[in-house]
Amino acid sequence: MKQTRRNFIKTAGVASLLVPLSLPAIAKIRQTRLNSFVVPALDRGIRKGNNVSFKLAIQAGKTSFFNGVNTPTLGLNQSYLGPVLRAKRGDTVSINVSNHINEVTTVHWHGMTLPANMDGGPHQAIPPNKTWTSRFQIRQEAGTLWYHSHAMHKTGPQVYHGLAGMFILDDEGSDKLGLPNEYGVDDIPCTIQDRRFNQDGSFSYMSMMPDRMMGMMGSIVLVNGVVTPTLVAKKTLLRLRLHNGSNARTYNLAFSDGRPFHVIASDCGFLHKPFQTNQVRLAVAERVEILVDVSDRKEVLLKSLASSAGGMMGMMPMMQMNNKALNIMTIDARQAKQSARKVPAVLRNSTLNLNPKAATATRQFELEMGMMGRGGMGGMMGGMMNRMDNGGRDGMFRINGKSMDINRIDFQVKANSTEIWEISNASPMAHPFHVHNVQFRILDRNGKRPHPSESGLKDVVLVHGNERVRIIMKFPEYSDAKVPYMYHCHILEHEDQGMMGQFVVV
Ligand SMILES: [Cu+2]
Repeated sequence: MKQTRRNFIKTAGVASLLVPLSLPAIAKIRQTRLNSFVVPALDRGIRKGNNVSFKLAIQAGKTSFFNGVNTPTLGLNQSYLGPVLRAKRGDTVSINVSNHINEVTTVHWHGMTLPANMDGGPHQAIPPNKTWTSRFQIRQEAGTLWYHSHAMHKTGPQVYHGLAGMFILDDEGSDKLGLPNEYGVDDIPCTIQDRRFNQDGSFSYMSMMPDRMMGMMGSIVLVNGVVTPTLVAKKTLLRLRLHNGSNARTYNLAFSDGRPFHVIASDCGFLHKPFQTNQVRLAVAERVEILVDVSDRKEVLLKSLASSAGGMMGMMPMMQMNNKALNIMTIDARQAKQSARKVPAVLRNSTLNLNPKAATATRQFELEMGMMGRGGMGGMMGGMMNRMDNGGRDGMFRINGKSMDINRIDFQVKANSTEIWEISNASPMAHPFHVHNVQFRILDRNGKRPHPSESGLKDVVLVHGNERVRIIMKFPEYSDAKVPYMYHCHILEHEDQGMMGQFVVV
């Protein structure tokens, strides 16, 4: 029987409207979920030579994640999420963003090298009923980038409700590597997000005590806005562009039968050669591209395995939500046609020269949360209790002892310079660290070389508790003494509560 929204609310009862869905309630609505895989609309803009213009309208709407249940959501040109934008190196893109919701927002081009005033961070706020145009030249390698709200103190709720989308970049050589490249056929974008729903169908946001500290996590997984969908494979070799668009959760992705697959790209570009594995970790905001062979024409489940990585180790059960196993999506390959593509032996080398000997500055960043210094869970809990009532904005989440202040520039960087950043984590929780405007390479983790799946260009790196990670980056030629770029933890609730800083390039 199809359940209408009205019946759903009647059954649920008014008193429980703001209570997160219980397990029986989830089981009930799962029976009526809408679960065909959706390939997001591809938007190549309007092209005149190398000038490409896009239009994005930020809007409020309602989305049916379950039959007969409408969830109030935000989206770009649609009710939830936005189109996949696509451009190539050498293009000058002009993106007109209009704000039709009743709060300030921004759209940040995550992973993009660009002038600071075009970045879409907190300084490029778009008030309600206003329009902002971002214009920049694509100067970097092919990669799977994304865009999302970066509004001051509002990034978490706005992204959670849907203000995000993918941005695919191509370059001269990226289409000549022999990779699956038919959009939506064998080259498939997958934005993975976990969500929690209230009884009335609305998203549950910051409604439980651990949300503020751990970030928002839920047990219902959406891929491109569909609950644990089934992708009917059209070809026997699939290229999945896996994007963690969640607010806080780290996934440990693997197939249900343990089949191997090849990682071919990290956040901002191809690996030198495909790396075969049967599991890959994807922290918030990270992307990997993988090739998976489904020529056995079976049904296989992409899952997130239970793991302690990315969460708090050995902490109380309520804090282990980041660790539990989840189903992401099913691939049904029973009808798949033989692919003409093979996994290439070699991809290519990056043209971005990142030489540690060229580094002219080394900077230290210490990520901290709670009232404690290094170590000590009790202090952190005490800190959380004390700070819950004021939104936690006055110092619970810090980098180098300081919470984000939009009027404070933390340091200056020289244009065209190479720098090494050492990021250490003084908290027991892992934090995905993101730097705007650059693609970096991970030099080492606690002195050890990074995993091969993160050997390519990146813009986010997960830093575990008691870990020290060194990254190297070259700042491009863009400079602006007044408008800063951000660096921050990409657990959006941590960012909103102050785990962020700003630098200018001069
Ligand atoms: Cu964090």
